[in-house]
Amino acid sequence: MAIVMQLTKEKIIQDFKMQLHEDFMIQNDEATADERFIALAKLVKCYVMPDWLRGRDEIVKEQKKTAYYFSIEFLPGKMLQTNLLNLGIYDLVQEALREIGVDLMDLVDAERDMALGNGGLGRLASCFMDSLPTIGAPGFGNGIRYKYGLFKQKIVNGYQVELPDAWLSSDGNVWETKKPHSAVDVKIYGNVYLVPQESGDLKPVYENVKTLRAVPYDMMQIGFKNDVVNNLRLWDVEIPEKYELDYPTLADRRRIEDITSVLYPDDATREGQSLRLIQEYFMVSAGLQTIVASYAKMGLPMAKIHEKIAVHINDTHPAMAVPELMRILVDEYELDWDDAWATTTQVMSYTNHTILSEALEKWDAGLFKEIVPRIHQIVGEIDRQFVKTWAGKVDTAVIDHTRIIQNNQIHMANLSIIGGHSVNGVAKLHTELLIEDVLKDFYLLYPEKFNNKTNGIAQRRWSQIANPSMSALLDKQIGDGWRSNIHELLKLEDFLEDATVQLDFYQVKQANKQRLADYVKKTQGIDLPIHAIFDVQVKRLHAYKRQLLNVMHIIKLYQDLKDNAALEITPRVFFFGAKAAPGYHFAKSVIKIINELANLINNDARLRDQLKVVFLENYNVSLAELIIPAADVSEQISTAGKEASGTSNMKFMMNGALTLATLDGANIEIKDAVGEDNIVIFGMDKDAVYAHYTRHDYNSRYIYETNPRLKRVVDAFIDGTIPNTHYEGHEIWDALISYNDEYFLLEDFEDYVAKQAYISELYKDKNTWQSKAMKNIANSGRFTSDDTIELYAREIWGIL
Ligand code: GFP
Repeated sequence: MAIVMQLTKEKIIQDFKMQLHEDFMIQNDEATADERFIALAKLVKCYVMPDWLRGRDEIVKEQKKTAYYFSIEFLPGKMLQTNLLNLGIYDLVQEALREIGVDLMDLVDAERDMALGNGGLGRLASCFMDSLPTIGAPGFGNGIRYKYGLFKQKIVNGYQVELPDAWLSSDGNVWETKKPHSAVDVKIYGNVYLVPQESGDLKPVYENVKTLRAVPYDMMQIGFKNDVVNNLRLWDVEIPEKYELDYPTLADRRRIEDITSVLYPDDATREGQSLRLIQEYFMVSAGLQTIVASYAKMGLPMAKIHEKIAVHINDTHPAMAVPELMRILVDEYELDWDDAWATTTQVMSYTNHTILSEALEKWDAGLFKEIVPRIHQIVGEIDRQFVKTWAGKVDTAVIDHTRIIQNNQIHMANLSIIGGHSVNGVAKLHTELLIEDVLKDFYLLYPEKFNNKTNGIAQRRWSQIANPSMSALLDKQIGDGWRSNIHELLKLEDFLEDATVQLDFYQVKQANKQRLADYVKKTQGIDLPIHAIFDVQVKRLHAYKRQLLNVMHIIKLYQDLKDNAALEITPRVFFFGAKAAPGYHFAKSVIKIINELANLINNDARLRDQLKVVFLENYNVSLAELIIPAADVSEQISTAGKEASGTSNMKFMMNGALTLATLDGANIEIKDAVGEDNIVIFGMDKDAVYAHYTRHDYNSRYIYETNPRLKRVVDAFIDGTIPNTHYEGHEIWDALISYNDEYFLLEDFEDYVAKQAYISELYKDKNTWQSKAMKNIANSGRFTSDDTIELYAREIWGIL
């Protein structure tokens, strides 16, 4: 029986005060919000500890099959509210604190965002970490404990400036537990020779290797009100005492510390590339060594490890899990190659998250050999066996495209596919594209491996935590059953035409808009009219996501208003939140353009508050929790075929925003869920885009020259309309016209503008608008990550 079941307000108050004494030797009324947060978090950890330990022990005792989700990114954001909610003590703790004059929200504010990820990929991993214990599945995370999270974004003179995100306090992260007891050694560099043994087998002998100490930090992952606690294990690097002499200088030590310093070190140099490769191997080797050791404790044959262990390769970064497991099984447990291969491929599975070629990771074989020489040998053997297996059975061209080593490069996606039993895409269209296009040769070889798992979101965070007012209204309207069974949101269907309910939802939305407007006023000093449409695009800045198309529409509105001082439009506030990868020049130029355009528009009194543009600095999970509930319009406008799934689209719909979208990724499934009337679709679909690819007939300059209205918008980038953007404006103009507009913004522009105009009209009819918004909320339950992960658990990992 979980401790939390017996908690009372009095007990919490007593424990909380004790914790403050113990940690800081202070009374509650002296404590700062930071101190109170730490005390409360530690208390929560104490309450959960018995269940956490029990969960761990049961795996070995009951020989439970367990899945390990290997991911280079995790993006949990803050954990306090989620943990309290999942433990079922949110209200109790809030009341207890209130009784001693403490506002829980001040403690929530004191927590730092844990941003060990970039965007959707990492956030999805964290949603899965929330859902796995919730559905009672033994599924653990495995990643890296970066000292610095994704950079902190500052906007200076309109430019993005990246500052280090020192998220760890000097005492570490309050939610984690360091476990030196479970540390393991990881070997890199050196030479490896295969020396024949008496038995005739070859045994690797290592020379001049460098040994790293991998130390795990565990974080509890609490299931929703079910006493299940899983683990997220993040690895940090240390220099092993035994090998200290290998790192005599400070510079040597720093190089080692760098391994877990930052996510995605700049790979423009060979040194940066080495660091990335070491990170990947470090995480994979440390994780697998402990996993195999825990399996060994079960006393079962190594050749059957797949019966108890599943390892998931989330995107290609952990692809070395395949050769590393082979190494452990063959070199350390002395399995035959074939037996080891048979079990390894049953253990491994892989998710592809994008069809963009930049993400189909490849490594120079020379670098690979230098850093992980034994893994290099094993990959060479896997590749050789692969070619041997298929030679004569399929066209040589197919083998040439699918083998792991091509032109002295190691293809990590190929390794993940060949070395596993399952390959999945993250939305229906994306999986179709993998099968028909990007991975079609693999589909020919292994059709049985391919499957789709449409992404999902941790709905508790994106509704109950992020949007308490909407949650309270839902309780009133349909009862609170939806909080534990999200599919009960469908009950809202009964009220879509009820004007009183519509008004209630409208008021909740307005209150959330006010909350966001207050934040913008506080942080940027801009006054926002909350009767305006709040139109939001928040996501990584990337050309294919087409923030620029959104910008072009804003320019058009601006020009319209300037042309005609008397023009009345439905007022709009456009919000952007986006980080650009530090080396991604074009994306940074778009940020500069947005900021300068915002300055221009926000300071033009003649626009009479009909148009505002806000760039929200340092977009992260916590900011998303503030922004998404306040959105009227969700911009999901990627070039069709390019966005694998998207997940913010699901969060927005759950919070009653209308999606303005191309038929891309999960937008298509959202359309299927709510019906055509309750989503606004525009632009080319994937077939139209692909038709351009096959016909090679796209000509952006022709569109530009034949559409004066569009030409005027595009020219605004270079004619001085947007101040201080001479360089960036030309870069963008060139991308659109001189380089033929890779993402088809010009072709989609007119339809986008037309659908935006439709939205402006629609918004005037509050009842219809609210009814559509409610339709979206009602049907958002199908995008719960609880269901998505259940499919992974059953169909891929076999752990349920
Ligand atoms: C990537 C893809 C998205 C997808 C997520 C999770 O996210 O379409 O939804 O992975 O599968 F691009 P980003 O890193 O682009 O946000």
